[in-house]
Amino acid sequence: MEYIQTILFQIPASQLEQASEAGGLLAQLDEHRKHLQGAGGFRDLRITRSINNEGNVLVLVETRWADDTSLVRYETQEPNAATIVRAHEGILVRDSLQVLDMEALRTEASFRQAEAAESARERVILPIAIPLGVLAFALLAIYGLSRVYLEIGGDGAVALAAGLAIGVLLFAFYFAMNPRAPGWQIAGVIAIVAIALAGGTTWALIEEDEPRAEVNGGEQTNDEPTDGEPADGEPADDEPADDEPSAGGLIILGDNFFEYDGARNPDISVPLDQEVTFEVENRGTAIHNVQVNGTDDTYAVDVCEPGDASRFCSDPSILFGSDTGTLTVQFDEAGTYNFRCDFHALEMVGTLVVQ
Ligand SMILES: [Cu+2]
Repeated sequence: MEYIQTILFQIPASQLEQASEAGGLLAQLDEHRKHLQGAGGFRDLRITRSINNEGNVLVLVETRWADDTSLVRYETQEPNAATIVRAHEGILVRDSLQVLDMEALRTEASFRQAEAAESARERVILPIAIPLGVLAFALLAIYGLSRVYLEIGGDGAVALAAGLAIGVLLFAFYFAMNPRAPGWQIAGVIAIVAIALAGGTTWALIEEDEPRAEVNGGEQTNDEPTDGEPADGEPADDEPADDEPSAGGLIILGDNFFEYDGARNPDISVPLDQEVTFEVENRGTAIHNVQVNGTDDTYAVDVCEPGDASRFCSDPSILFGSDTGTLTVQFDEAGTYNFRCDFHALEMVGTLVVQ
């Protein structure tokens, strides 16, 4: 804040020369400025003048002070600009003298400070903050979305990804059509997206940390664990394995592919030391079967035999179109075991991941 004593007066043009001479009014005011240098709270003394319509010289004397105490002290001491002007009242245009105390709403000093802060913000902070912000946003988007997609899985993730893509396109379209969209709209969209991303990521991370009931054959579920109750007849992870056979789900035999839980030629996870029985169903027209290769990573020659101790085979070992059967496996060693259809050994393959 700045406090200003403003003195306005007029001098007839004919008196101007006299006022400017040594000892004249204007000369004395100039002297007065030097006298004020170093006075407590003094900022500046300015004298400006202009010629008005009547040919008089309008003079404006501003004395600027840092606080109102300094200004009051100045005004109650002599000499001050007002007493100097009054001492020369004889040369002034009659009744032209006005003395005003004013308060600056925004001082030049604070204006300059604000300006400096503004340019610092533009020159230094924005060029750093914007790329960093964009980078952080991109990392959050990549990391967060991948966690969310993994956690949702399957068709839900596809639907979400499609929805997000459409949303991005709609927003891009909107802002492209409205290049003068107010900043708060853009900031609002960014804020909502950031909050949604952060929330989704947090949710996915929390869900991920919770123990999940593993469904037989490795189908994973996002359902809350059911407090030790076996899901689909399969003991939960933390329960000791037992020898009861369990339903591993349905392996579909197509022309010519395997399909399991929506995945073609799938990788199926299987619990260690546990007998797991899959249903197999030939939904194609060609003949198919399933042979799991042995621990020596080889297949039986030709068509497998159910009951072969060294490798697992679908029962029956040949399924015609629309036939159904079973495949029972049990592994006492973790690892990845390949399986195939003996009749389409190159096209129909998959793995059992034992862990
Ligand atoms: Cu086949």
